[in-house]
Amino acid sequence: EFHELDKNLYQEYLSKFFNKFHRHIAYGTAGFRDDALYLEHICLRVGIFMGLFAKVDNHKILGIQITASHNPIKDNGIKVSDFDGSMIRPELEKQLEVFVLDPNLDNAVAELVKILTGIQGFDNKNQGMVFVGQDTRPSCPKLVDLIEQGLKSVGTLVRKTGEVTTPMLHHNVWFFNNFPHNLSRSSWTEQFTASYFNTYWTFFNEFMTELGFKKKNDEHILLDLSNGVGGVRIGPFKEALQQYYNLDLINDTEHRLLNEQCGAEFVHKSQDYPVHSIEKIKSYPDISKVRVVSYDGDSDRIVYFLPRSDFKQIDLLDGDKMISLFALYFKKALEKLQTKVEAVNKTGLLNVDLKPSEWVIGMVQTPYANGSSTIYLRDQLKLTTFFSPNGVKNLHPNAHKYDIGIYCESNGHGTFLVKEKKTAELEKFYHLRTEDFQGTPENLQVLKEFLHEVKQLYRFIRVQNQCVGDSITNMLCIEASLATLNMTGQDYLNLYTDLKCKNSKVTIRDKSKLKMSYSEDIVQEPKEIQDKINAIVAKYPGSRAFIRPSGTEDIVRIYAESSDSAQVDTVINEIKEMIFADKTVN
Ligand code: G16
Repeated sequence: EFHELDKNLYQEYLSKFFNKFHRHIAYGTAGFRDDALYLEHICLRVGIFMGLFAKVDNHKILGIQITASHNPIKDNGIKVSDFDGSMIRPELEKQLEVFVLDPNLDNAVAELVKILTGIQGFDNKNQGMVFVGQDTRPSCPKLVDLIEQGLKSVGTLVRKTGEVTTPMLHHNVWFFNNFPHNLSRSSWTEQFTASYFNTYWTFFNEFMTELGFKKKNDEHILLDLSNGVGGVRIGPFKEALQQYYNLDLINDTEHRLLNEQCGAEFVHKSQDYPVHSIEKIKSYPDISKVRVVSYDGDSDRIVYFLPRSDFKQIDLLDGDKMISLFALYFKKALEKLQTKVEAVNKTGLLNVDLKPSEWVIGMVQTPYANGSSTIYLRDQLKLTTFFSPNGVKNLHPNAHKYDIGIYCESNGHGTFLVKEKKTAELEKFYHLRTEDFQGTPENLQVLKEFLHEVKQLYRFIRVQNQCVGDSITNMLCIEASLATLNMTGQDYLNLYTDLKCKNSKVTIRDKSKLKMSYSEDIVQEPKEIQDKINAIVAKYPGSRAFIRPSGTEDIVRIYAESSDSAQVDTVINEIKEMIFADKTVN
């Protein structure tokens, strides 16, 4: 029984999807994504699916975000959040695709219910609840309505949150389900937006105050919001950040120009200035004191760049640089904390059983990671590095394996995860104050220094949104790291020197013909393609290149890197020509 489901409308979308527009729509790198015209049926089905899944828990919530992130404005997409605020668990991801593609709804529901029955708590009589957010695309309201219809048709409650960034949606699911509070699902309204700001800003503000950080009048941060939903939500952060930085916004309100020659994807792929903002960038008196920060359309990705004085090129600080900075921050913080633990234990004022030197920091990267970053992390910082297939959904679980797992794609999508047990070990000291102890001035000083280190590390961890990559919290963590390590933008750039690299793309007849290895950088079928790529790369010693079908766009990506930029172009062009000419894929 599907209550409130407009049967006529449902039939209309169903036949449109399976006849006129039918093509293989898959749950890709970040959920379903396509031209918004093809998503009506999918939204109804995702609503029904999530409405049934929500019946696993009568008190918790799930989340759905309507966004196509970095894609052009005509596209849209669906990202779904599990009860813990991260992307939906892998076993249900496959099921969601099967569910959407089954022409017979009753059949699809029967199969799904069988699977859900195996999940503890599931009861068809439960009433689930799902938060539905959206970005600024014109196609969003209609798609949100269809999701809502799907959810309600199986008796699940819906709360539409309006325009929110994707990480805000995930945050709210995580916060509501995992934090002690006495609010009911239906009274969770005002708290929705306030909780996001309060959670992260409180810890950042404490961190910077404790550091004694003072605003530098000649320094400027220019924030490029890709004309996306970040512009709608940045307000409270912009206002609050002014006490520490001169912060200006660009590409924050022209939503019809979403992702058009601006934002993280554009800057990362073109390695160029956001086109319409160049005059604004040039207007600063001392360009060497300016750093530009670019978010993507739904504010889950971030890259920084430093303008050059000739304004011809930029110095990009991508996702690899960001996690290298976090790795350096954590490594130094743990080392320092270890010495403070040893010192405080000698005072007899406290008996601290923390062993920060034993915490394992693991770095998770993809084949798109610049080779120099991996050398820096592995050989210089001596950290464990692990390679995972592209897509945050793949990196995230791998990062969970370490005490501190730090992951990011070069395009700026990532975060760090700290084991809850470790965070709790630090939290024990968070409310202690030196004033409440008695001892010699020397011992009290040692205690004070220990408490400073342990609390700062705890605060830093709490500044980060650990559900998914988040432009806002990553920006706060980058700034907190730079401030602690006393680094300028130039120092950040100089952590290591990037190999020259390029991301290009090519369209082929059917990208699903390419079968890839686990890490997605080797073509297993058709094998001749990989042989030809190997032959091209072998001609240019020191270069590396691979191709990979995109999971968000109808294209094949080509990546190449080398110490020589002309060589990068040659390798990319030769691979492109080879693909055009290849009869197996074209
Ligand atoms: C999404 C994913 C990212 C991925 C990107 C491009 O980002 O969340 O993990 O790197 O797509 O993926 P692909 O190379 O498969 O096209 P976003 O920001 O668009 O959601």
